[in-house]
Amino acid sequence: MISERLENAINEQINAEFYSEYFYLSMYAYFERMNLQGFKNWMHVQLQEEHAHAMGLFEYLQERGGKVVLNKVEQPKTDWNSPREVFEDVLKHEQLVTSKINALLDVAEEVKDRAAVSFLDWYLKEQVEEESNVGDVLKTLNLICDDKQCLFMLDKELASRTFNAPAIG
Ligand code: OFO
Repeated sequence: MISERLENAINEQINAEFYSEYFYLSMYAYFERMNLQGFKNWMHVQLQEEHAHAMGLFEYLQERGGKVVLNKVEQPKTDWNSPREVFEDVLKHEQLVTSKINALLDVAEEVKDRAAVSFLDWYLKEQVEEESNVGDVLKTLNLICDDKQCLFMLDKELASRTFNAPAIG
């Protein structure tokens, strides 16, 4: 049986992951308005990943005999001034999520739940990958993309991202 403290912390993280899905869904809508289909595709893949992260925790908590409690999902921002500004927000957001996963791991360690520590390690590795993916797009936007032609090229590149359901845990 999972400790109540860890159960609460996992429920908070489920909420954070659903918020991430919502946040990227809002960016997806922004890129639709901008008619940047490749950027929109990138966000679509991202939001599906976030949904999978939330469900991974959801199913894990149930498997461990815990109670899933779904809380209200905060309203995300809806407007940005540029694709660069969007990706700056994505990077900040992913860094925040990394700190949340670290805090969750701290709880799992404090309650000495080794099984949960081992399960949650996957999330930490995933954050390293996510920050790096976002950082790559942001680097291109910051260093190279000052004109519309570059944005168009990057949009084409981002159109090739595909979603592969992650094997969590
Ligand atoms: Fe769930 O990894 Fe992004 O937020």
